[in-house]
Amino acid sequence: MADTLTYKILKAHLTDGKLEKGSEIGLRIDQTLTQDATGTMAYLQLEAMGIDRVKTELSVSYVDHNTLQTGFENADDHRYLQSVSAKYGLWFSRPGNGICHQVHLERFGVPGKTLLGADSHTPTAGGLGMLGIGAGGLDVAVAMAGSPFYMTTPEVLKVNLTGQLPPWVGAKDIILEVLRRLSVKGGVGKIIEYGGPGVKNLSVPERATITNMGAELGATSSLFPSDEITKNFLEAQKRAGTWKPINADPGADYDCEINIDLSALEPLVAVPHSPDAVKPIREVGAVPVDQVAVGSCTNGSYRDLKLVAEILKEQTIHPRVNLVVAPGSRQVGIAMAGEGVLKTLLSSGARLLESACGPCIGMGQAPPSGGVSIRTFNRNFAGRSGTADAGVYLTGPAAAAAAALKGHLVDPRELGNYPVLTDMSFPVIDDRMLIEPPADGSNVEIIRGPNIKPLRRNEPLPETIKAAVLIVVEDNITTDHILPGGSRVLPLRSNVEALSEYVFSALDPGFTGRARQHGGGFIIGGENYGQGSSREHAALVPMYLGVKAVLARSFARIHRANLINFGILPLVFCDPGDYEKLAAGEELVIENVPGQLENQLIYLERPADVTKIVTRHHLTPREVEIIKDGGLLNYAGKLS
Ligand code: MIC
Ligand code: SF4
Repeated sequence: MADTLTYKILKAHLTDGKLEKGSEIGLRIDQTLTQDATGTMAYLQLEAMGIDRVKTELSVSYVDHNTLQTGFENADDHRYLQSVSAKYGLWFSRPGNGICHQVHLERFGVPGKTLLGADSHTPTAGGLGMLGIGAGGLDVAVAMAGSPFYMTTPEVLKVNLTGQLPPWVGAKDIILEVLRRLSVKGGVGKIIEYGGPGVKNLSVPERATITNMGAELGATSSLFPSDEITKNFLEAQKRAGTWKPINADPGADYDCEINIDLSALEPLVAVPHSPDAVKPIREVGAVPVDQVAVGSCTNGSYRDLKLVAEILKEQTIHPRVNLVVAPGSRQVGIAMAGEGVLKTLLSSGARLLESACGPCIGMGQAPPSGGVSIRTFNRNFAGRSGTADAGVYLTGPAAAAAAALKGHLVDPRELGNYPVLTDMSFPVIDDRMLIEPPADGSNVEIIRGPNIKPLRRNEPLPETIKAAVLIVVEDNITTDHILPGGSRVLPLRSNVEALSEYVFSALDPGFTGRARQHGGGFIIGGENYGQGSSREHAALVPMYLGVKAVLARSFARIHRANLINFGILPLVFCDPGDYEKLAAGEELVIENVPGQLENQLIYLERPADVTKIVTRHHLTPREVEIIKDGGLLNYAGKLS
């Protein structure tokens, strides 16, 4: 049978279930990654599982999110992560070594293998032909302990690329075009496979820009084939031995297919406040710009930064604009210094940031009030930049550089001649900030700071749930709305009680108080509830506040899995119109919850109104057991 690239990798890793669209499968996970904002909780969970050493081929703990260190909390987390890595046999990537996805692509990713990461942009590895999937920290901890990762057999969507990109148009414009066509929920339940003759015109970092931002489509993952270009990339990284070719069979059957002629693309921009609000830059016009930020796991490669430098060469940025630049990895930063890129950028007026997530997750560089920031990043949700009323526009590096020069959004083609760019054939390789674990970690002492609080578990599912609706929110609510990032909240990721003050804080500052007063309750959501980040804290903290169920029109994949992992019922309205009927304060009752879970339908009574709300849980038998036990930690503990 002619297989898709996706099915080839899934088949080679299948541990449970059948590859039938929509049914649950278990996958063997070869590699895992975590970053510090999700990792601390994931390793507390790993510790609770009572194993001596991770069971994967390779696991890496990165520090890249919480590097502002405005208090002791971040540094304490880093120390904890370093000690836990040594004890359990993980590589540790020190702060400053770079953004997890970029470093993993350069130093660890292997075509054809599986990577589970506690970060939604783990599919970046798909640029190498590696199946990278983002998940909650608890799922990653379970995979590190040697258990399979469970997911729904995806549909496979092929994006057929033909032609060659014109000057001034880049990989970012390709993924923005896909987002324009498919929307932020267009990828839910799907793996996106790129193929066609246009693929050979894209380098691995360019492919990684595209697979990275597949997360914004809600896709489970995105994949490019592994070919000669992949081989060259791995050879240059001195990892030729890890290369193998992998591609879809000719005539493979896809669930759907879209065509993109690269030569017909033009510079695009996602306007505030959604990555799918995509338009041609020339249509948006000369919006005045206050800040330009270049870097992140989407566009932090050497090629991206060199392109910006080539455009800015011997010129000065516009007086209104602050230009900030962060290399995606330390290797990229060292190469920039050696090749004169850094000198060009600094001479033009750029401010250099360390190699980390930084402004992408609101860790510094908040724009001014009502300001406009042009970013080469992947998310422009309202408030994520740290300034509630700022407007963030997402572009590729060429358009970002053009805006920095002109002081307003501008189609970069107006700049004239496109610089000739070649990929670096001999990149800098420097693994000195990657610490290999000792062969035996049994004597390593784990160091915990005062901000690292014990784990919180849920109670087993009760017979009856009787609680109030705490909040009704609209479509496409992101995990940034549920539990924000940023410099005030991110340092608290290992302190659930402190975090609980911030649930829905930007939308409804009274939420936490009400949840406490009622001892918990229900959340009502629209379509695609919980899109965006993989942060399990957006489920864990509501669980801590007593949230029992979320009723929504539909859910984003990772957040739905996180709700189940923490024993919160994800219920989908059978009649989407019922969403309109519910308001905060109304009481809802679910009788005989375990009994009702045996069937797909869950009935909620409305004592204030004799009608019922009918929902569907879509849980697999395994997920029903997890919910009944009050979450995955309790369930996994019972099995071991
Ligand atoms: C993000 O881009 O939102 C993050 C921060 O990388 C998150 C992870 C987190 O919240 O820790 C993600 O995308 O998963
Ligand atoms: Fe870091 Fe931003 Fe990438 Fe998330 S999207 S991993 S915050 S650079």
